[in-house]
Amino acid sequence: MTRDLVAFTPWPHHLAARYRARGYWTGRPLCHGAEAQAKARPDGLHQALPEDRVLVADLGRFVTTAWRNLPVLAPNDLVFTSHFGSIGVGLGHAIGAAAAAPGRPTVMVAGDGGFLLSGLSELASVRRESLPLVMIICNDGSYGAEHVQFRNRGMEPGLSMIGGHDFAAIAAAMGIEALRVTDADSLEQAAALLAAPQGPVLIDLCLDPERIEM
Ligand SMILES: Cc1ncc(C[n+]2csc(CCOP(=O)(O)OP(=O)(O)O)c2C)c(N)n1
Ligand SMILES: [Mg+2]
Repeated sequence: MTRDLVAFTPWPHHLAARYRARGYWTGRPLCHGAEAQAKARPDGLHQALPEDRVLVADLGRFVTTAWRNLPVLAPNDLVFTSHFGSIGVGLGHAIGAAAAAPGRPTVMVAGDGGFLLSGLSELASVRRESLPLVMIICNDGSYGAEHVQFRNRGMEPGLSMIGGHDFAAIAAAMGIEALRVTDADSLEQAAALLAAPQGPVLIDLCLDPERIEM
């Protein structure tokens, strides 16, 4: 009973207002690699996304950057998917979150590895249900969490490379609005797309695996 009360106590909205007024964003870009590679506006995707979003992140090297730089205003608006440490479950969780919060966008961030593992197969459900979902794929062509382990030991990271897949083309072929971000111009286009999404949107954020800070 007590646990239920705690779980459902509404988040005090005056706190959210205070954080917003203070400028709760850390000032960093979503992915440092994007900034380096695309010379992107550092506040690009964060500012473009509605602030009353729900955030769902898969797991990988990208994840701390996503958590730090795509803040939410209430604890329940952050969906944690990594209880068992498995990559690949992000989009499944995001579909549930989007169905549970239909009035506002759910933002799902995944790496290319996790998305290849099981996210791709979930795209059909996203399309079928026309969910208000923004899917951001941090596409560094590698299992980045392993890539960095090789690099840290002075080893060749080839085993961690999984190929550069064009997730925007795949999503578009399935009827989902999608954009591939490779430079500052396409990042601007993505920001414009996110300002007024008509149904689900996928952003394929192309990153250099050698230039990602954690
Ligand atoms: C099912 C499963 N397989 C493997 C791992 C080990 N693992 C943790 S992070 C990671 C890399 C994920 O790559 P990606 O989704 O591309 O994200 P990145 O690290 O490149 O940002 C791997 C393989 C895991 N946690 N769960
Ligand atoms: Mg990756």
